[in-house]
Amino acid sequence: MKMDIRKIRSSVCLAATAAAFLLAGSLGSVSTAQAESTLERLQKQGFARIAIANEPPWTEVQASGKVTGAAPEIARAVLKKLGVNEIIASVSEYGAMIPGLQAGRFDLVAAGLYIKPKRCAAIKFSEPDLCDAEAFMVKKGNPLGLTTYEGVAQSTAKLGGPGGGTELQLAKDAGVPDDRRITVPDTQSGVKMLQDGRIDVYALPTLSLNAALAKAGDSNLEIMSPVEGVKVYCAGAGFNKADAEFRDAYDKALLELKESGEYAAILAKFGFPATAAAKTSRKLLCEGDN
Ligand code: 6CS
Repeated sequence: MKMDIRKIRSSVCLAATAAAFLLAGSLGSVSTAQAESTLERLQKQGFARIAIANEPPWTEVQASGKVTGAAPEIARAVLKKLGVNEIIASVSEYGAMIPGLQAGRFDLVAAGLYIKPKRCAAIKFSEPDLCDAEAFMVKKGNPLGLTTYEGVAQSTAKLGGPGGGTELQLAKDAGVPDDRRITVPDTQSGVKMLQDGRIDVYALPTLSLNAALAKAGDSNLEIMSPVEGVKVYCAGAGFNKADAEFRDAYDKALLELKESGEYAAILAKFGFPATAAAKTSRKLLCEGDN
């Protein structure tokens, strides 16, 4: 049977077009069926699972079980604007927060996780919300004269800090050997370890150490702040890499919170400087030097 070549071409074309339509149609229905975004899921279920530390005034689980602190309170207010009314918090070590996000155990981190280039490569951050200078808690009179991480490296001092946190990393970078970098599980333990001489310096953000010292009420301890040569760090909420859309919606609502004055009121309640985060941006912090 002889067929006009133009007819063959056009029927091949038609078949290809029909197949393309069918494929697009089926993909379309698959993608609409699977298209529930993280934010839609949270809105539907009415809560978000957040990772926090227990490091007042950044994050705190009170004796009653109430979750508070500047970072979860900001997240709570932002999520409310997005139609997610509850947060369910899990206390986590800083070093476990990013793996937890990646494994889908948390929907976001609201723990004062500092925005740093290596972390930016692993997760998405909101724009910065909370900033603080780093500090050392030491025995009264700072007997070892510790004012820098390099000074800690050159001394015989043992330095305590939270697992996976910035302080132990700064100590490592400054050359403090493994056996003098001690992981501290929480602020109460850190103070106790310092009181008992198991560590010589407890490193954390200034506001965290101020709160820990106020709680301990121990006049034999003091705080050295800021640690010389260490920049002021700023934190943001952390998101799974796949949640760009959720992060963008969060940023938009965070901006509204900043503009309405609600953000400043939260910061004031927990003693954070009101304007520090406005002086920087996620972009600058993610492209920074550490
Ligand atoms: O993001 C961090 O690494 C640090 N953030 C806070 C609020 N406290 C200690 C921790 O090392």
